[in-house]
Amino acid sequence: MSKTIIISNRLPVQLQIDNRKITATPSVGGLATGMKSVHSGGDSLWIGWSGLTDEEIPNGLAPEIDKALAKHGSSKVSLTTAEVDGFYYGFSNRTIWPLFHYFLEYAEFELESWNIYKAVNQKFADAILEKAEDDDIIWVHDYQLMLVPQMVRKQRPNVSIGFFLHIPFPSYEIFRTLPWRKEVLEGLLGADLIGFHTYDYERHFLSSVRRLLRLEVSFNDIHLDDRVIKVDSFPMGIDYKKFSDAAKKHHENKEVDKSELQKRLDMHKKNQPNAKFLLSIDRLDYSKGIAKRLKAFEYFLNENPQYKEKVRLIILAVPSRSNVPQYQLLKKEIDELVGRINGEFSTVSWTPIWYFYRSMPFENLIDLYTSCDIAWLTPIRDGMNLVAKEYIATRTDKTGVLILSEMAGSANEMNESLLINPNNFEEISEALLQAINMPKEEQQARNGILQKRLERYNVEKWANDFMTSLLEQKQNEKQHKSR
Ligand code: ADQ
Repeated sequence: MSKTIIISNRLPVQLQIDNRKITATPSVGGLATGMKSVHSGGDSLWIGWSGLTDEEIPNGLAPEIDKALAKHGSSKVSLTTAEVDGFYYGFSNRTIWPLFHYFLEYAEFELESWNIYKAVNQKFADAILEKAEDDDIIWVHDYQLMLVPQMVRKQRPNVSIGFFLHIPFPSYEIFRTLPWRKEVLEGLLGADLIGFHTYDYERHFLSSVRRLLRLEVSFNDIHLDDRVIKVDSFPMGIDYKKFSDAAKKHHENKEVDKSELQKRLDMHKKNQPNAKFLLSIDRLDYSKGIAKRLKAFEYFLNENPQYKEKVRLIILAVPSRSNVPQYQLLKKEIDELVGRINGEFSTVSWTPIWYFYRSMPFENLIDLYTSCDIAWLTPIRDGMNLVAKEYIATRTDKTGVLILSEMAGSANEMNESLLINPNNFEEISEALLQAINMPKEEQQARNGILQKRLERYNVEKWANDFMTSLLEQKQNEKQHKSR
């Protein structure tokens, strides 16, 4: 019987080692949840890095870790600290991430980290090859593993391979600056199906394939020797039910069951019933436009002084990649901006920005989503942006306004939100005014449409559509070869 093998940089399991006792708990992230329908039962395996480098694993404990992971259908790729530095913090996050998000000035082109990226991709491919049979289905995820499809294809020509990119694929003019551009494209073309969040990313990819590899592309099929590779878009959804159910439960909570955060939010709402809460949630990443958003908020307060004491911005920034210098600089910039704006505008009874630099438990995320009148998400570039979708899913009475950057992949499916250009402060300021003053009926009309769409195209549908398309592609290819 064929099995499904999923490969991503990180495994969907959190490991904890306490006094040589190992606990493995499933992660709750979007990808892990989304893949539930694919990664269940005994016929699937997830391969990835455990999050602990070889040096961090206590002596003699590796076999125990393997056993704990196996219980979750997972198998680890072992990486040394030097490999994680070169592959993850290096090539993945100092070259590909900035380049693919159009931050060309941040992209470093270091031969050494490229070589480590290649070697680590080979390690992942070897881990797959060790487990894969010819009729297995392999689904490779994201920008850290773009060479894996071809590495596997070389050894197993008949296996089915799908690849999904979670970040944008940039335009040809950006992509062509990468010294190893052809190798990256060739690596991806080892797959039978290559998926992106949006049609634009798909088009950019096809254009690079045409111009750099001079391959024949008909519609969204790429012809390579006797193979046909399909390229398509699959906009990732969320676990809609999980978020809307959590919000319903949240509203039923008795006073004693409320979190401290919720109690504080309620207290402020009671004291200032006409004040609006604006919410901004992201990983602390330059692509998310947090610093620009803060400057836009300062602009808004200066241009609209009548809203002082009437709006409050909650910024939740999740620590991320703090080993990379750009992220450290950004953290400093945000700290300073928050300090400056609060220093400039605060009054005895009002602090314009509440700033949290941490990850929050799911319940607190729901507190914020359900309590904030406006979600304000303005990435400079974002593959999709699931936070926008999560906010809408939690609005059980359909009130609330989403202000969303048109540079986020999710903007394509969320036309009923207020779409803005994150670089245009005047436009943002107008959107804030519109959001603050939007009649309840209009909010409900917009969100009603959005909710229906998000409920229908949820994350399970996304995963199933990708798998169905991959199986179809394999069938088509077989027919093509037998002609
Ligand atoms: P990310 O860049 O991480 O993902 P996003 O899609 O917004 O961005 O997902 C973030 C997730 O983290 C959300 O599910 C959110 O609930 C959670 N989260 C955010 N803040 C949190 C906090 N403080 N505490 C706990 N959890 C928090 C990458 C790409 C995106 C793409 C996704 C999926 O960069 O563009 O949408 O993958 O493909």
